[in-house]
Amino acid sequence: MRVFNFDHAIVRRPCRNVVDGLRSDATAEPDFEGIVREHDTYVAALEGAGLIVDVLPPLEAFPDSVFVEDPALVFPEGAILLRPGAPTRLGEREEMRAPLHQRFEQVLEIEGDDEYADGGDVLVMSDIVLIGLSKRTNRKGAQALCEKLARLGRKAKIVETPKAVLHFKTAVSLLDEETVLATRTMADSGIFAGYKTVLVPEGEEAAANALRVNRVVLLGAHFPRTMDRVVKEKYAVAAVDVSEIGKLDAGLSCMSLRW
Ligand code: CIR
Repeated sequence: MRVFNFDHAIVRRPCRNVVDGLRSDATAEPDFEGIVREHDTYVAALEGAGLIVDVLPPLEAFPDSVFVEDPALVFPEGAILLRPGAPTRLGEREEMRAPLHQRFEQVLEIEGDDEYADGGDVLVMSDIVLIGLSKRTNRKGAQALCEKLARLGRKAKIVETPKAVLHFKTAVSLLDEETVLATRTMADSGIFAGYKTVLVPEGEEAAANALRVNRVVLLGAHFPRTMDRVVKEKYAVAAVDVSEIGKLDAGLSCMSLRW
């Protein structure tokens, strides 16, 4: 099953408060204008890869709402509304409900008060969906998600996210059906034994959150050594600047939902 062939995406414009979003490095001050510029470039890159991109309006009440990947999961056959694990982000789920119902016939929901799952912890592979347990995704949330995925005909497996990594996909992304781009720690976890692995060089760990869309791999422009490696493997690469948004612990997958 081709898991990187898409024709649609949803994104949300960054709100002014985006600079107050959650971040692990309090010393790196993100710049609003820079984030807006990067977001525009990101949308253009998705369009350049062949997608029709729907842009949702900004939500000032939710600084991190530009990261639409976390409150939902979408497939051609239906969508799943998640429960983001950060308290400041849980309300983003309600804001995603109407946009999903407008676009998908089937919208399933994780509902339990003690169930948490972020889309950033979900890696959709051709034969299985991997759900990483993390500070944002707990076991109950992951189990509830497995059950919803089964209803959409998808097999899922719960795995561990390496410690000190925000989301499972912070450390790994798909280059094609058989190949992942991963940090050394993720590669050493054994989760991807049986897959070909392209390693991100030491010092460029954040580059592991790349995004394969149709023929092209979107990759952070400020990771030249990773770029070299991926190009050498004969992938078509589009360099997208995410250095400002990166200060909020974001990469290439988190700013869109794709199907
Ligand atoms: C957060 O900490 O939730 C945001 N500042 C960054 C979310 C990035 N999301 C993702 O990688 N899926």
